[in-house]
Amino acid sequence: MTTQKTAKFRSDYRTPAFTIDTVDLDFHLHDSTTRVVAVMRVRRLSAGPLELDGEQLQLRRIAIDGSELATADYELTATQLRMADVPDNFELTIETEINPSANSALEGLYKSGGAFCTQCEAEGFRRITYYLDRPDVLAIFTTTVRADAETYPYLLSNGNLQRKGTLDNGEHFATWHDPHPKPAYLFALVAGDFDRLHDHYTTMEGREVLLELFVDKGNLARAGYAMQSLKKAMKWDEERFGLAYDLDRYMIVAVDFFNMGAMENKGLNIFNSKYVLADTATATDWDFIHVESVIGHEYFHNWTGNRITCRDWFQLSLKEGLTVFRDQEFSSDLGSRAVHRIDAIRVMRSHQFNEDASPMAHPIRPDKVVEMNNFYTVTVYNKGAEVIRMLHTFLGEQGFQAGMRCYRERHDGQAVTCEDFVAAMETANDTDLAQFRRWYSQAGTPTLTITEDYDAAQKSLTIKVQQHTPSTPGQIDKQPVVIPLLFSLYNAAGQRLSVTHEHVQRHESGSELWVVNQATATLTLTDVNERPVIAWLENFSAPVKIERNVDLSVYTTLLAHAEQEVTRWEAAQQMYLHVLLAGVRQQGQIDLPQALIEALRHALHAALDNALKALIFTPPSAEELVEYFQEDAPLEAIGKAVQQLRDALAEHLEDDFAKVYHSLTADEKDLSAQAMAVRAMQNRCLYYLAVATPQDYAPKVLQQATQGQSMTLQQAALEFAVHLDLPNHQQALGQFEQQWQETPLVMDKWFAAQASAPQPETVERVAMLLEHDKFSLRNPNRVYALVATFCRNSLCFHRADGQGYQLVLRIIKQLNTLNPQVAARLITPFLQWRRYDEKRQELLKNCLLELQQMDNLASDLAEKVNNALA
Ligand code: B3K
Ligand code: ZN
Repeated sequence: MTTQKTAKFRSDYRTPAFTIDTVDLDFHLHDSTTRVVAVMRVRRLSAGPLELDGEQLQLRRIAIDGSELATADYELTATQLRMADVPDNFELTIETEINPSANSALEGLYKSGGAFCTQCEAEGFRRITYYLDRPDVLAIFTTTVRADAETYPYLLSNGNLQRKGTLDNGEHFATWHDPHPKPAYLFALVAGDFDRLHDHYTTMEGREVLLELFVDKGNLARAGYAMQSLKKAMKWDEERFGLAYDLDRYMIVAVDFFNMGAMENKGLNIFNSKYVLADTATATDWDFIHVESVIGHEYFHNWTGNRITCRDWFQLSLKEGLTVFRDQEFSSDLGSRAVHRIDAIRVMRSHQFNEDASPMAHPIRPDKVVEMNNFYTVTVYNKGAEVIRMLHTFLGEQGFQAGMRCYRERHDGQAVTCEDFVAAMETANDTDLAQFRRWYSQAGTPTLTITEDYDAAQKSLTIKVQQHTPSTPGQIDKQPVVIPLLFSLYNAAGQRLSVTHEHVQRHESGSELWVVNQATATLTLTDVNERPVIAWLENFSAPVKIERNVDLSVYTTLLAHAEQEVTRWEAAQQMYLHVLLAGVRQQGQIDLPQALIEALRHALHAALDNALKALIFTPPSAEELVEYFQEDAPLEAIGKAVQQLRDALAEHLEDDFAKVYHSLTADEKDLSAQAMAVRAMQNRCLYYLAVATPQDYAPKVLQQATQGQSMTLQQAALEFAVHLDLPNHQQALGQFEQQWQETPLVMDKWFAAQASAPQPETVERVAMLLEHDKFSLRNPNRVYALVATFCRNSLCFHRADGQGYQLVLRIIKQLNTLNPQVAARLITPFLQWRRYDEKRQELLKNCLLELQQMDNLASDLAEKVNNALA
């Protein structure tokens, strides 16, 4: 039974009454009874009792300065160990017992396959021992691990290895010491039998660092890319941010059972194997790119997160928003900046905007939290990174880096707040960011309504921008935010026009910068010789929506001529949106104007990066379109319009796609950005060709889905076969399964290809796959591949008879006891029940009510369900 948590508020923050300076941990590992002895140096900071957090622990012994306590000396509840009367400075010894093999929530110490591993962020350390489990308590950790030597040859923890040796009865031990004081959430322990890849890196400060990567036996050949990525990340952080690594050893362990992507524990990262293992036969280009960026992300946390950490969990975006910004910059500096930027924009539009309009909407620095695990969100992470990016836009690279240096000089070794970060940026740049701070406190996506009035006689252009942020739960009235509006002016022939105005500057990105900070702002430009074509919000310079009423020719001009690649892609997206939304109003019947087809044909043959082209030929999905309907979302019409647009593109451009398709070749093992781009475009072309003439291309699709050395090509073809219902799709699925049944990460792709199929029968197919012997509710990757993928498949999830809802509800109920964190991720599409027609509202709401009435509902789910029904 999980105890119901009560809400915590940011405004209630108090410094702790005690701190812990050092902690010596001793683990005696055993599957069902692991014994943990913690010896802590405790120091009083202010008056009050000592209250330690602890959950699911068996308390065996407590001693203060060596004297055992009697049960009358403390109070024990399901979540706390309280001692009213303790000295000001003392040694506290606590012995507990835990059961790692029964830990299916994968929080605290648990077993993944044959290995022991930990996940402590946010509040998992309290499942290991009684502790001040809060990020502002920084201690020096020394950890001894004891276990059977044959089963667990590697015994790892944070920091540097101090001692190791053998013990009696076949056991051995290792003692690790981490010299950097850290909060408990960065603690890690791993014990297991692995294959080990090692390498070296010399930092710019001359430190020799041993790099080690531990993977399941037999997977060594798939670990090389992760190691290369780590070295690139270490070098990049030195060159761009002047930050070097600070220990003699950096370890990464890959495990198959992990709730999220990875965890930045000091000196000992633990990763979901999905973000470590990669070779061209089993991983797609997308996987390689994510391995590089997640390896980078966790490494970058060493400075932004570990050395300078969060004071309390409301400040999570302090480390996450900043670290996502840093990993995005890392990927952009190494690969195509435009392609990475477009990826980030798509995440914002298809997930974050949705969250910002949902009952769980929260500012990037939340004010109220019930279950902290519910706040590792696209808002805190991705909108958080957009907020950092806006600062970077305002201050420029130099100003931003000056701010980073000030932040580090002031706060290295401390647990601080978002306010401290903004203040450092302010000092270093001698600027006032008072209004900018609203981005931290205000939830919801602002909409900018832009009108352009051109006066031909006066040769003047008047631009008016109005900003409006809709109310979100608990925040009815919104204040205007400060928005860096990047834009460019072109003439009808596509030539760039210069802008001279005291409020507009040429920005280092090449666009013009106009800072809008009022509810209504006006800009009048003079000497404008013809009606200009304007690209607004270039590079998605702020996390806002734009509303403007313009002729389609604006977008065809920008698609053909804009200087910036992201602007060209954006122009294509706006064209598609225009057509799709008009189509939805006509019951899904779309009309694709000839001018648009010609503009796209031109782009298809233009000298553009193939990866960008592939993105240009990816119109908004049904999920993205639903965003445009806050109520009564016409799902059937949306589905139909999306399909009609796809068919129309395939029909009108078939010969062009064929021509481009046959002109492209890339070595399947080549991982350069250029080769990846070619594969992306090959797949895009093949998709449209299979849509246009399935009978001609089905054999090619089948062959690609089942042969060759490139998972990028294989996976895409498998999806085409299934999603387009090609006659041989069963054969493709069968052969693919046969080939990959023993490779879990590839089987995830097989499950996902089926769960994302648009046919209504997907509901029954997913129900059947839940019974597949390779499916398990205990493995988060498998649940995400099958069930979370299905949850994102709006048209099928929302099938009118409600069977999609019932299926997911059943899984959520099972996961409620098995793994509440994973359960809580699946509930997202239920939360927005008010968006749909009456019948669906009723069905969705009933599911939520059914959950609300469960007597053992986990707090992860309870918080979301209660907010949705409020
Ligand atoms: N900091 C971890 C996420 C922890 C999630 C806890 N439920 C990974 C990351 O952002 O790098
Ligand atoms: Zn992170």
